[in-house]
Amino acid sequence: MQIHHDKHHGTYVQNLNDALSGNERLLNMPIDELVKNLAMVPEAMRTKVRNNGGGHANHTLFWQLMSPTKSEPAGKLITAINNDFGSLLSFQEAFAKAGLGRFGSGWVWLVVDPSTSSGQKLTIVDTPNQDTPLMEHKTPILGLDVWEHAYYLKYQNKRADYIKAWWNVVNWDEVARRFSQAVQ
Ligand code: MN3
Repeated sequence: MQIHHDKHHGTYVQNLNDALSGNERLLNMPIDELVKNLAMVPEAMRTKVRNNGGGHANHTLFWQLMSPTKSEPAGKLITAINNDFGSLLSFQEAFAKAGLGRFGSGWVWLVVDPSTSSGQKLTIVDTPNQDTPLMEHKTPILGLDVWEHAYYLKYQNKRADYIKAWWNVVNWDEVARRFSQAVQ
């Protein structure tokens, strides 16, 4: 995780700053706003901003979603998970399946999808590369990096073991906080 944070995430930040160099307006945008508004980015640098800006946004969220303190989903969040997936276990199985099914590099997410009838439904989506659900105007409240760089040092090719172990460090209080914010 330390290498992942310092080297991989650090490189996305460096590359994003390089890409936006001289463009004060884009440099000053909050990262989530930048990736939601890629159409504003000049075409010549858009792919670089998409990849590295997405990398920065995704990892910034990822670190906040983990904690050494064990927690459980509670309150309105667990009610929503039970309503939308049947149970916590069913949700975790579907999330792991999406994470295993993501071919190559990418992420798996729990999102609040405003396009659903209630505007608050929880769904699981996966994205390629460093794309984020924010680009589709969905709000990620939980996300797991399934790039090989995220797990290869400890789990080698065993992505399923990495996903299973990751549940032990999910910071459910932070997920609940993000859920409340997304549905208010
Ligand atoms: Mn990563």
